[in-house]
Amino acid sequence: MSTELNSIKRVAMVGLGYIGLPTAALMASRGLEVIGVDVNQSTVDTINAGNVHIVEPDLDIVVRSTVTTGNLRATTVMEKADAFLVAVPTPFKDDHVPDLKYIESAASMIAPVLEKGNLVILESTSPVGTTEKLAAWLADARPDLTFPLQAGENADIQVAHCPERVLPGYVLQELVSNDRIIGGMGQKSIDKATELYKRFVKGECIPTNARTAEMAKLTENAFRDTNIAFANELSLLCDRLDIDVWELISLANRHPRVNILQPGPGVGGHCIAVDPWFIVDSAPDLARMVRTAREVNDSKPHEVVKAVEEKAAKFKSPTIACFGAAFKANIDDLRESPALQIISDLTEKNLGRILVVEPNISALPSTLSGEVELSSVEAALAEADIVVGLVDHDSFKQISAKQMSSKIVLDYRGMWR
Ligand code: SAJ
Repeated sequence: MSTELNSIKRVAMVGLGYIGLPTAALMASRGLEVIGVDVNQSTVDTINAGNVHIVEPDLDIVVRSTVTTGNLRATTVMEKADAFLVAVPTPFKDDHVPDLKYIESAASMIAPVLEKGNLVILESTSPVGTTEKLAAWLADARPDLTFPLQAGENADIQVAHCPERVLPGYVLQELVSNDRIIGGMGQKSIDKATELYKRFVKGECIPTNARTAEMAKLTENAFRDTNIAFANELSLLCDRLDIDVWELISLANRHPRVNILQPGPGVGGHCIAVDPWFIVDSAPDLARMVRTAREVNDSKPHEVVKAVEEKAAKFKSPTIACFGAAFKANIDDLRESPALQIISDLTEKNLGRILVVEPNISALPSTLSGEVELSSVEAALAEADIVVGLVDHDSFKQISAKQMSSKIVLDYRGMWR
């Protein structure tokens, strides 16, 4: 493999999930030779057949065309490359302690094939100091090569953190248009990483060091979490004070320097509900507001369940229709979904029959038990006594107030006002 700048031709993407696959496909569409590496054989087979295992607008088109041209190929076995990108999950363990095992295992896959001149980029959202840890794991496995911590600019291997910041549902668009933070362990890694991202990023590539890049990504998501927590707290206050929270926020947002986000049934996904805990873990004594925001947002699903229970108590055995199970609008992703948590809690309480309307899935997760069925909008509207709005999918917004006039409606997304 070549060691000079402007020399990245072959890229290995480790992790072919919601971020890794779109990024790999986009790089392949720009003429790079991309090897996608994933531990899941069925993911690899799906991609090599030109198909996708996740729902993301236009991703199927880009994957099919780049697999057809041969620029994108998936495998379970690591191969040599000029640059290695790591886009694996960074969940937390019990007590909200970050779990870096997937990054560690990516390091153990990459280390044996590393060659002088290679670049390793961590894209996964990570606690401060993780890029240095990744470099240290690689250095431990390859004492024959030098790394930035020991050799600085002259290291054989360059390491950087370039956090992904794309919004599910807009991934292909935002991968190109968003600015990209390039957090290098030294200037040479910044230059090499910038060279790579310039192949597909139209936004600005902004240089910084790896630790600042790690904290910047966590800060963005903690900022959003805190803002939503404020909106969620307002929604509880408004319930007690008999005020429409949606009207309140839209009025306050008329002020030129106020921009409050929307309340909901809780904050889900694997980013905003997770990343702020990495900040808390790094300095628990200082991160008081970040922790409180997490606690406020995590408590919201319980408030929803309590409210549904109160309404259900008015019936002998009500039919409760939950509109939405995904973690947010217009996606199929049920992971870390407050809506799903609410549905699960409701079924466990045996309040009555539960109907779930989720147009983006074809079967309910097997974790749900009890009297619960996947339903169409029409059937749910015909049969429900209580309607609970949990996700503001576009198709739900078309339902008119008239269609629900005979029902008790609890709308946690402000879509049927
Ligand atoms: N939510 C609200 N009210 C709002 C906005 C969102 O309750 O006003 C809820 C959503 O329903 C969902 C959760 O918050 O349950 C998170 O959704 P989201 O759209 O805020 O964010 P994610 O998790 O899909 O993506 C975020 C994005 N970060 C920011 O906007 C700062 C994205 O740019 C990141 O790349 C992504 O996290 C990530 O991977 O970290």
